[in-house]
Amino acid sequence: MQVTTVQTTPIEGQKPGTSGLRKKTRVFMGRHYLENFVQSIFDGIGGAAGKTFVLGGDGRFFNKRAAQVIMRMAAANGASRVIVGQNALLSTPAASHLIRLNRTDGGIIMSASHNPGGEDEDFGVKFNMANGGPAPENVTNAMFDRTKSITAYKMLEAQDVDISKVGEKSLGDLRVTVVDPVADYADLMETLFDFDAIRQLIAGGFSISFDAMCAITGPYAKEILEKRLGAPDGTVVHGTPLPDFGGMHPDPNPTWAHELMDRMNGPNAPDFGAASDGDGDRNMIVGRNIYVSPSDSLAVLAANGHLAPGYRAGLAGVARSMPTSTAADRVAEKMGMAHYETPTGWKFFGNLMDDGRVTLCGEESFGTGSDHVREKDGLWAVLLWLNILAVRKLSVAEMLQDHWATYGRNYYSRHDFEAIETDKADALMNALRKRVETLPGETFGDRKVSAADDYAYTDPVDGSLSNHQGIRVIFDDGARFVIRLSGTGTSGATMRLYLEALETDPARFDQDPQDALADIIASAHEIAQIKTHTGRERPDVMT
Ligand code: G16
Repeated sequence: MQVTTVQTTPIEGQKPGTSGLRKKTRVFMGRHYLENFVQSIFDGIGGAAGKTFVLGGDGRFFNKRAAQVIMRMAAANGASRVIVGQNALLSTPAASHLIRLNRTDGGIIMSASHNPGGEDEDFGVKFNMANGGPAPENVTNAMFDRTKSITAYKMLEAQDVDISKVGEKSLGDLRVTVVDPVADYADLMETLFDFDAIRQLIAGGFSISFDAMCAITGPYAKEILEKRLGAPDGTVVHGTPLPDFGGMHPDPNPTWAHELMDRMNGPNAPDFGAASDGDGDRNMIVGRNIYVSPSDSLAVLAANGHLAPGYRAGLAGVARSMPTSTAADRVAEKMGMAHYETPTGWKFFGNLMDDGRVTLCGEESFGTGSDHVREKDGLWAVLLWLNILAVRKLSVAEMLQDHWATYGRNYYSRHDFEAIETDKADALMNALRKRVETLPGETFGDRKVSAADDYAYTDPVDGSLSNHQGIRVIFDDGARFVIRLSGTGTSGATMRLYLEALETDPARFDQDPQDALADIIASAHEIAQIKTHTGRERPDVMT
């Protein structure tokens, strides 16, 4: 088989965002687009020669085609082996696990995560390092630099490899190992959790509804919840991954997982509900008539994680992204655990986990995970919740009440303003950046601003500095809001407004978060001049 060197020219805008490169599928399908980026990945990591990579994706439109292209390019660039999920499927956490399990040099994951899929929707490619975690900024910057100077890429002239069956194949000199996407991951879960206890809980009548949203977690959830844990057939709904996710927007939040929310708030609701996203790294937890905010979920897991066998020795520490509520910090302080705050993006947790500083990490964006892999992990979070409920013998609502009674309730919400024209969003951020310099000391309603800044993070392990990670405004009672632009959107700019206020009076634990946060919301709109800059008064999505 022949290797050809294809001449190309740089394509603008191939800068990886919060989690890899995400674009419209048709853009990725355009001439040289995928190839330029994949060659830049290989060049950015110092070449592919002799290396082993994991490859898989969430099954969205173009997933299989892209996998064949990537394998031919890996072969042409001298890689020695690719471990690919059967039919090019792998959830993000399962890919992270396979990278670690097989001690590979990294992996390429094809996904645009929670963004919709299809020919007219989104596609994405990201590279994970040998530790199983997303490439850090110095590596993604090297890839981006390469996209700006690329003149050629290498391609093996060959037919498609049949990856529809598990087994060993070859592509030129490249060894291609096709693996069951689910088995190793499911085995890992059995080592972390008390499957007997969860099985008993379920056998005792505890009912679960897991919405896989026609995305990648369907086969994983069916294997683990229905087969290994004995939950009845039908526990997993929308369990078959489809190229367009059946038209669903596989983002597990109350807005997009509304079918699950209706079920959990309706008559005969199950005891426990959960949903996951396109590539299986996000989770939403819901109880009967009660929604668990991701920030609260992280705090509950921090307080109770040691009840699962994999974490019996205790958690080394907990980390959260800056916009995530400080509820987990309160747990860590009370339990004498280390806690860290990082910028948005799972990649920032990797160093802390590799260095043994934290066991548990979480984000407001429906991501929770531990050092069992180096990605957030949707099903893992579901299983840890089930393990904890099996031990504590409480309902989800009782768990939350118990938690708030001990630690107080951090009311929390995120408001998303989507598809804003980029120059308007930039103008808002620039004006706000100037405004925060003089904000401390000013009063809004009953609250005085005690601090305001443009968040910068110095990694405590490698000393690297990340600037401009979001504007935060903190009030004298600890309430705060944060504004930043999303790094995962594909049309215009998405502005995220994060809001938080602590309530310690148990008589006030049952408010609607939007009511509890009304004053902070008003202050944020006034300070950031959201309507003046964007013309928007109301967010598109509230979580
Ligand atoms: C990615 C990152 C997360 C981040 C989320 C939202 O998640 O891995 O760390 O919190 O995007 O980022 P942004 O606010 O910049 O849109 P995923 O699930 O999309 O890979």
